[in-house]
Formats: sequence, structure tokens, C-alpha cells
Amino acid sequence: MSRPFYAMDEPDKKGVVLGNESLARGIFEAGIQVASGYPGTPSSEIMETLATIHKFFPNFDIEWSTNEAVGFQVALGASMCNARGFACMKHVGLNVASDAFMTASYAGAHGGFVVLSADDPNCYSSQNEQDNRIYGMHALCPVFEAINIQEAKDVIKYAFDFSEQFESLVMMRTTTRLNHARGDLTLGDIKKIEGRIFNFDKDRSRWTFLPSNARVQRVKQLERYEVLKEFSNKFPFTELNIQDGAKVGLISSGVPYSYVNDALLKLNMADDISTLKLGMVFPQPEELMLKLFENSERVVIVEELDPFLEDFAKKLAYENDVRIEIAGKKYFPRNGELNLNKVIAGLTGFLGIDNPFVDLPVKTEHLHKASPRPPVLCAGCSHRSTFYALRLMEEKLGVKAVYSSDIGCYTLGFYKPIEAIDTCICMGASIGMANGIAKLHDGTVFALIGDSTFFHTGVPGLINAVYNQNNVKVIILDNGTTAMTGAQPHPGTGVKITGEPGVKVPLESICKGAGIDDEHMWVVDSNELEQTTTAIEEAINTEGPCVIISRHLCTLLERKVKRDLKRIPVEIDQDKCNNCMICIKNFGCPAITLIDNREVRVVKEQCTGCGMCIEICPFDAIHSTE
Ligand SMILES: Cc1ncc(C[n+]2csc(CCOP(=O)(O)OP(=O)(O)O)c2C)c(N)n1
Repeated sequence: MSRPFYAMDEPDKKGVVLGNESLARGIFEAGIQVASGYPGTPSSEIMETLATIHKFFPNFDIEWSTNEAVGFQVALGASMCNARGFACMKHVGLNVASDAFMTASYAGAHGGFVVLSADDPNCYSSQNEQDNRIYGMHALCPVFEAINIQEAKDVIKYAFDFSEQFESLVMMRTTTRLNHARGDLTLGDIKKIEGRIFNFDKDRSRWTFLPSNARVQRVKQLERYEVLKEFSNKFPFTELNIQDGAKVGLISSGVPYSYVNDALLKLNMADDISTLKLGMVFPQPEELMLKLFENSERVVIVEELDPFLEDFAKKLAYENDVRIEIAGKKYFPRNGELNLNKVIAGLTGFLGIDNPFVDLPVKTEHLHKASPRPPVLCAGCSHRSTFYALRLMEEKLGVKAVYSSDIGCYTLGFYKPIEAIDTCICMGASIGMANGIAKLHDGTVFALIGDSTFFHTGVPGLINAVYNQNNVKVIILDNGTTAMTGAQPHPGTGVKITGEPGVKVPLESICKGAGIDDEHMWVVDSNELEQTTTAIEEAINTEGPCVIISRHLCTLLERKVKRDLKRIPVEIDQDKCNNCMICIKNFGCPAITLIDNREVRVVKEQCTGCGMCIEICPFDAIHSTE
């Protein structure tokens, strides 16, 4: 493997990288000892980049953890050993890690401890767009943000020093636009953490949260918070820029601040507005804000999602008897992502001037002219086979089942023609919700959950079903990977993030351990239709909680892993095809299409040759091209 730019030991070298690569580089430059995390868009490439760096500098430890709570706890454990620990997750991952997060931030950090929360305004790849700055405030944990690719590296690198200087946990909050943008990066030097012994520091009352210790730690945390609040005025990535004679002040941070910069240039107003750019968005710098208020008649806050800075600014103004107008969400939407157009519209609205750009056509030359298409399971995806088998059994047995589902590729079964997803709230919730539904619903209740998600947070729901004898039929859709987020390995694969072998944790053993005996468990190949339908029928007819492990490797991995697997596309015998449309309307493989509203054809380039359609065609009209 040739050495990527971000894995070079060449300070001052310049290159172009992804935001997530820049963040990974910053973590590496900080002299990290342990990095842990769980995949989740838009954060996943941070860990993957660190794993690539690890190939060239194997002097730190890195792992995909089972879930974000464990990932957080792993990094915390490293920090307890006076090492630098990093925990990586998407924003909703912090919900999973929050139990440890809320209390760990009382104790703070020993070795530098940074948790990265990658937020997703506009829900590009998430079930919500929660604003995790509020988590920082809730936990009294300092929150840092960066405005561009270079700062992403510099800020997160600094976060480890800061964490040790103030003995504080730090949250680095990013958003999709930063994680997935590309930009210039100048490398820095790689720090060597020398002269430290990374042993567990037996500071028992600090790390043991009995109520008696917690009360003491809470006081310490509040004292630390006061110090951090004061320091936020001197935070190296925070910048107050008072413009002579300016009547308007502006506060912003992160990517929105970059939009502000562009907007002010476009509006030719860069010298007319005083700005406070925050690198540390919690705790907020009171002195700097008050200075901005003093020098302004009106202040506008440009921030994505919640009025986090705005509410604070208004409270600060009230407490200090500052009587100026402070506005934010009145001019900028509370949902979705900001962009340059929205920032110009908001700013001109606030300033009460015409928006000179409002009528300009939106530039579209840079967009590919791709036809819009609904999200769909890949051609050859084994999840489709399981869905098809479920529908067949519903029809055969006259059952109208409930499908309590989870998050993964299989959630795409919500769309036509599958439509076999009735719920999806958060990772691991499928089995839990199915427990509740099964108590009341008069009919079969399935819980559909992917293998990675089962390891993540599915297991307690299964144990609950067994313990309370809730009649849930769990189907673990085991495609041997965490497909949705880019095919990361998990405990069931037995492969570590570095590609080295770990120890495989079999799903069967976990289910057995949870109390599912052989009479209540089936393991099938998802693409063996008869096997799968029989298992489903038997599970429906068996009293009590059951598990079907529907196993078939993700089609995208199948050909990578089995290099000798020949892809033999199928074709349709037009003489035999009578346009019943089962392959399109019921099975829904995107490699099969209807031409001119009359002829069913296979798109050879898309067909993976999985052969499922051969099995489902009632007229024997589909066959292999060989
Ligand atoms: C708490 C949390 N962490 C991470 C994610 C991102 N994410 C969505 S689905 C998924 C796992 C998908 O893997 P699996 O359950 O095996 O299903 P597959 O996509 O392979 O079908 C992940 C990590 C999330 N939505 N929520």
C-alpha cells in the first residue's frame, strides 16, 4: 500500500484531504495511544483513516468497539491510565454513550480524552438531527468546533493538550459538511508522548461514583467549569474582530462561520460587521460576548440547528442589563443545514436590506444530471430474499404480521415493493419495541435486526423477550458486515479494524446464552428460499420467542471475499415470460426492469447472478446466461 499523504511524517507538507482525514491526522499528531469507536455516517472515515495511519505507525491501539457506549468506555479507561484516548461516534452514538459520558465528565480526564460527535444537520444519513452542543452543556463538557479542514486537524490536536491541562473531557463537535468536505491541509509534527507510564492510576475515589464520591466530584466539576468558562475568552481558535464604527455584531462558529465569511464578502460588508468566531462553543466566552455587545447596536447569531448560542447570548445580555437587539432563529431556520444562500437571506433579512442574490439562478452545472431514484437494496442483496420469504409465508398462512425493525440496509425494505418495515426508531430498538407490541397485538410480531445492530444493542431486547416470554420472532439479517455504513467488521466477523484476526463471536452462541434453545432457533441461508420459508413457518407456529438467523454475505463483499465467484448474469426467455411481474413488483430487484411497458428485461451490468429470480419465477422464464 502506498503511503497516503495524511500518514506522512513531513511537517509543513501540503495536500488536499477529506475533513475526516484531517481530523484523523490531528488525532494522530496529538500522540494518541488508544482510539475506539463505532461506525456511523458522517464519522466513520475518521477511524478508518486512523486504521490506515496505524499500518505505517503501529504505535497506538485502535478498535471498532461493539457500540458507542463501549467505545467511550474504552477511551475513558485509556485516559485513566494517563494515556491519550479518543472515542469516535456519530451524534446519535452519544445517546448510547451518554450514561458514561454524563458521569465521566464529573471525573474529567487524566490522560487527554476527546470524544468526537459527528452531527448530521438535515438528516442526510440519520434518523434525527439532534444538536449535540446541548449534550456538552448538559454534561458541562467543553465543546470545540472547527470552521474548515485545516482547523479540524488543528483544533482536535489541541483538544488533547487542553484536556490534560484542565483535566477535562472534551467534545469535538463536527457536522456532515465538515466531515465530508475536501480542502487544503498542511501537516504538523507528530507529538511524542514520552516519559509517561501508562498504568492504571489508582485514584479510587475519583473513578468510583458512589454517591459519596459523586458529590465531591460534582463540586470539582463545577469548579473546573468556572475555570473553563474564564479560559474560553482566551481560547486560541476563538476570535473577536471589532470593526471601527460597525453597528452590527455577529456571532458564529463551525461551518456556518465559513458561510458568514463568504456572505460578507459577497455583500461587500466584511468591514461593516464586527464578528465573534467561536472555536469553543461551550462554555461560551462571556467577556468577549459582552465586548461585542458593547460595540454593537444589534447582534445576530448565525448557527445551525438549535438556538444554542442565541439563548446564551440573550441570557447574558439580560443578566448584564445590555439593551440591544439580539436575534438568530428569527432569520435562520432551526431545521436542516445552512448554506451560503440561506446565510445571505438571513443576514439581509436581519439588516433590512434587499437580498441582491435572491433572483440569481441556482448554479447547477456542477451537478451530475442523474435521474432521481428511490433508495433501494442492491441487486443481489440477501435481505431482499428474506423479505420475499416473509411475504410468501404471510400469504401461505394468511398472517398479517407486524415488522418491528431496526437501522441498517434492510430499513430500505420500507419502500415499495417490499414495504415490510413498520417501525424504526434507533439502533437496537426493534426487539425492544416488538416486546411491547407482542404484549398487545393480536398476530405475529417480527423483530428485524442486522447482525452489527444485534451486537450493538439488540442483545438485551432478546434477553428481555426470553425472560418475560414475550412472543417475538426475531430475524437476525446476518450479512456478515456493517453494510450500511461502509462494510465495517464487527464481533461476528472476527476481523479487527486493522484487518488483523480477532476472535469471532458467533450469533448462535449469544442467542443460546440468552435462553433461545434449539427448538426456538433456525439458521438459514437467506438465498435458499425453501429453507428460509420453512424456518419462518415453523417460527410462526412455535410458541414463545424465537430467533431465525438469516445468513448470507453482503453481495458487495461476496465477490471481494470469494474472488473466484463468477458473476453469471441471468436473462429472460421472452417466450416463457407472461409479464406476471412477480420479479419486479414482488421481488423488486433493480437489475430487472420493464422496457417500453411491455417487456421484462435484465440489466446485465447490474445483475450479480445471485439466481434468486430464477427461483421465484413461476413460469421458469429466467435462466442463467451460461
Ligand atoms: C447509535 C447509532 N450508531 C450508529 C449508527 C449508524 N448505523 C446505521 S445502521 C448501522 C448498522 C448497520 O449494520 P447491520 O445492522 O449489520 O445492517 P446492514 O446495514 O449490514 O444490513 C449503523 C452503524 C446509528 N444510526 N445509530
